Amino acid sequence: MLASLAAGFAIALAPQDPDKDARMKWWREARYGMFIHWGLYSIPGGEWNGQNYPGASEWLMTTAKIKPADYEKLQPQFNPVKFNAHDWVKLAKDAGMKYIVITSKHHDGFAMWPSKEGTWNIGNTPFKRDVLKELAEECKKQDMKLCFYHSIMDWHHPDYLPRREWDDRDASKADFVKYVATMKAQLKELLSGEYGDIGILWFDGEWEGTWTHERGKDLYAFVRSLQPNIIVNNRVDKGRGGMGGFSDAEFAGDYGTPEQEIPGNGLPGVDWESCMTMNNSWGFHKNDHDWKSAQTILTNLIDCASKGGNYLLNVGPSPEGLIPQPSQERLLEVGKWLKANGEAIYGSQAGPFVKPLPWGRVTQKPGKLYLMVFDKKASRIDLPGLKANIRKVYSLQGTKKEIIPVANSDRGASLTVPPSTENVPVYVMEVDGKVSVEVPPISPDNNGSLNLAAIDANTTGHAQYEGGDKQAIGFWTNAKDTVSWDVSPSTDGTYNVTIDYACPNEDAGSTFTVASGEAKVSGTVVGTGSWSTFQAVSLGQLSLKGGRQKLTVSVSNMPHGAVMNLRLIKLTKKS
Ligand code: FHN
Repeated sequence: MLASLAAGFAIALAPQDPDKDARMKWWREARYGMFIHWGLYSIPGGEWNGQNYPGASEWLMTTAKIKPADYEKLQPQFNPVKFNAHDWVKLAKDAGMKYIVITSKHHDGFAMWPSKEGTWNIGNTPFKRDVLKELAEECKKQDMKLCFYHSIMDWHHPDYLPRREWDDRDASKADFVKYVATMKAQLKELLSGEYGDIGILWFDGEWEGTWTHERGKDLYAFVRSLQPNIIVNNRVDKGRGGMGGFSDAEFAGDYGTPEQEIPGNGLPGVDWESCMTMNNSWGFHKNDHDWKSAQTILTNLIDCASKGGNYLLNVGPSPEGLIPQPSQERLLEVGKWLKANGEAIYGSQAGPFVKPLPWGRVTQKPGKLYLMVFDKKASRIDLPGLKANIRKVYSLQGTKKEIIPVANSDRGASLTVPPSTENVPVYVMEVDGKVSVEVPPISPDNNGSLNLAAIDANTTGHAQYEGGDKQAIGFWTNAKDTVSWDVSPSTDGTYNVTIDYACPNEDAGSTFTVASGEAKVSGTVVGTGSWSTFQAVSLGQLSLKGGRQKLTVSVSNMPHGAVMNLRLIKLTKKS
């Protein structure tokens, strides 16, 4: 599903947008950016009237059902005296980030610059200063791209519709057309040069009924008319398709925006950026200390790059104007790795392996593959199905560029690597000419059985391989997603089919079919107790013809949030 969308997405924009490659060049090379959610919501920091509201603190006006008149009491409190644009931009630089996307206006409608449109803006606070201007000047000095996040949805503006149900203001005179005009006037303030060239207009809040495909196309054109080289994400229009973030071809927007997740498979030729929080809130949350580890951040960044995508990692500055210390520590640790190994990330393309590899990830540049090894204990690195004329392999880190022994065969390549003290060691494989990956179909084992393991599966949509304690296909949250294997039984035969899976009792009940052509067997997911409690269940018999074919697991009904975690399908030959 993603592959077809991806192709459509890339093809549809090409005819109307001949300059897209030039416009996107810096962004495709950047691979890593800083997201900043900062506004009045940093003052309450996820608490209201003494109650804690976990999750996204920037949503407090909604989660705590705060009337605009009460929320407005935050404006005279906003005085982030410790804000220092130089420090923020330097942190992004030291983190190895190449662009900053900061909230010019979030859903609360509060403008983080002294807008001429009304008084609901930073100019009318004790702080008064134009933080976007100060950041723009610092970004120019430090060679950092400045980008703006701008919410279409606006819970404060009297002309925005729909109103929140607890908003008791008279809506009879609300005029959405006037709201759009105000939004455009504010965007014109941001894009008319006073803040310099803006790298990305990162729209959001496009999901409510008043925002339409027509308005999205119009807004995309409007923004591009003000700064023709600007990049606009796909949330300007109506095509995001939920958190998965990818649009069908006819929707406006230059790239897909998966949120809090990374696509399961590589998407060569598709522009996308996965945005994530570092804890569980985009805005500053005084009670959320659930920080992702630096290792998780690093492997997420590498995973995105290996699939041809960018990683936009969020910080939520405090009401004093400081980026939380735990965020800074993690950013700097990943920055150290990038300082030594950034060659494998910046300017790289999706690696040739569409499916994730158990030991790590691969990016590529012309003539080079970069093998990034997550498992420091790994002594052997297998590259199944790799077809390449390998010149040599050496370690990227350290000065000695240690040569690594490599075995190359028609089934792929294998490296023997030394134990590494480095965090995520990187090996460079220099190659001549074309590189491709042709993973052979799964053939019967010595007993004539076919073992279809999750790591060898092809998935569509969000379904993807999960390592760790699962070693299974997980994130199977869409009934349209399928899991399949390329198999090649040598002769016709009948098999006993068993499936090894896990599923919590409360999520059980999905029905599915395992099929190859007309041959099929079906099953119903019975609870096993948890997402990591696996059990093998018989599905009955399947008769297959000999020869290469695709065996697919498809879902006929998914009554709850996910299908199952699928670890193995075993076809034991009967006759
Ligand atoms: O509702 C917003 C949320 O507050 C945050 O800004 C994220 C960042 O991508 N976007 C929306 C949720 O998809």
